[in-house]
Amino acid sequence: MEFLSLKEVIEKKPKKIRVRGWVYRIRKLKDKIFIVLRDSTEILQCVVDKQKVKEKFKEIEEIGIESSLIIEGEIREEKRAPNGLEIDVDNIKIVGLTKEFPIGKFQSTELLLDYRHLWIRSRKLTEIMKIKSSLLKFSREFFLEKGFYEVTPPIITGSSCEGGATQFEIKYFDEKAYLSQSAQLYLEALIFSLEKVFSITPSFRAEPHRTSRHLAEYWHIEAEAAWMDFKNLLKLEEELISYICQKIAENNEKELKFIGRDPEDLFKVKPPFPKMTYDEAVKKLNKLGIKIPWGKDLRTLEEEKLTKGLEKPLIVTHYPRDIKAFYMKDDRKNPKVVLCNDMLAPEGYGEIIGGSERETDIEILKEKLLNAGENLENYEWYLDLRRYGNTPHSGFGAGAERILRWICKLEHIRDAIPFPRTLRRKYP
Ligand code: NSS
Repeated sequence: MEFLSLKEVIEKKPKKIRVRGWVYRIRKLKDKIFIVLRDSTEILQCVVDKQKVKEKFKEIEEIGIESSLIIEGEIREEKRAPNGLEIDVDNIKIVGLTKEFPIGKFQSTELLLDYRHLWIRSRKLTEIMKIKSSLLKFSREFFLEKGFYEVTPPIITGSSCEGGATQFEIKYFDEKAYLSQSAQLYLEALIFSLEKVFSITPSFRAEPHRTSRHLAEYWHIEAEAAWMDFKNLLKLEEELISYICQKIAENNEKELKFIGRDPEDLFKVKPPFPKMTYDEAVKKLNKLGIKIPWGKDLRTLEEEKLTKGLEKPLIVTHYPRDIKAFYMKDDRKNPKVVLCNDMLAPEGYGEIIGGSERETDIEILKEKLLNAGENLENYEWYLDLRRYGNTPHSGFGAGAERILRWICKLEHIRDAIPFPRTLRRKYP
């Protein structure tokens, strides 16, 4: 007999079935054992009757949660069981016996992180990872449908995109090198042939913060396009986030409901998103009683105030040039600010996208790099992009785990990635 997934069993309800999976819950009575079996698709209750399995019953009594099993039996309607069906077990094969699973019902966060390799089997994390799989799939789909090429930039690099302070240094043969913070500079090089490119890669940040929104390693969805101006950049960002939300609401209803997120809220995330300049944000904050001097970057607290009660992300534009990266284009109408934006998720989930039109003036680029203490030699290749066929262009980067954290309303970003790398943790 062929193996069916538990979902197929529920949908097709064949009389005789053969399934495999892991013990999710187990309840042992004198002459009956109730096993809730799980596989990647569903859960189903199975009943083992002592009279039916006879001397094997003793062996089955040894089973603990997370044992892996093959079960053959018959399907029957049972209102009290999860999913309204129950399997009467004819035959059971214990594939991998677990007597006692190291994770019990009430455990500390630290223990769950030590046992992350086992804890990722939990239903909540499983549902989140299914939504993440959709997030990556629909991001790709979005760009490919718009005619972008997916490219594969390097992870090992000699130049810094987001400032030296947060780079992970590695030994590269006899030299120093760094783990990539962003593919951006390489995507910029690729627009001169492919025009519209995107990549989905790990990015690394040695940020010494213990916050609920920083990972040392995260997945970066980045796009860059020739001829795209600032206005069209913002449009592309809105469209991407909206596309992801609509598609996940449509395709992951079950998972969203399990983790307590109403898909209807995601359907509402449609362009246009609210927008304000940094100037306006500072004025608004000061009105709300949060004193922030012009020129200071917005912190978590300020972002929370600005996005409170919003249904859609907020786009803040035109930040002061002095607090932003060297590659952002000076606003020719007001050189104190740059043509950049942060997209802030509602309700204080924080920045999910950073983007900008790119500076095309080689002299301004050199000045900013020198001011940032960079060695121009490391950027000669990048400056060449301005020397040969210089073209206006824009791009952005979105943190997959930041978006997922907001979509799933997770307290901490670490649950948006199976094996989080944070300030104090690289195990397991
Ligand atoms: O630093 S960013 O704001 N911008 C860049 O890296 C650009 N070079 C991207 C580009 O234009 N191609 O990071 C972009 C996004 C940011 O909005 C967050 O969503 C995410 O990357 N991000 C992070 N996610 C998780 N953990 C950390 N530490 C982190 N840092 C940034």
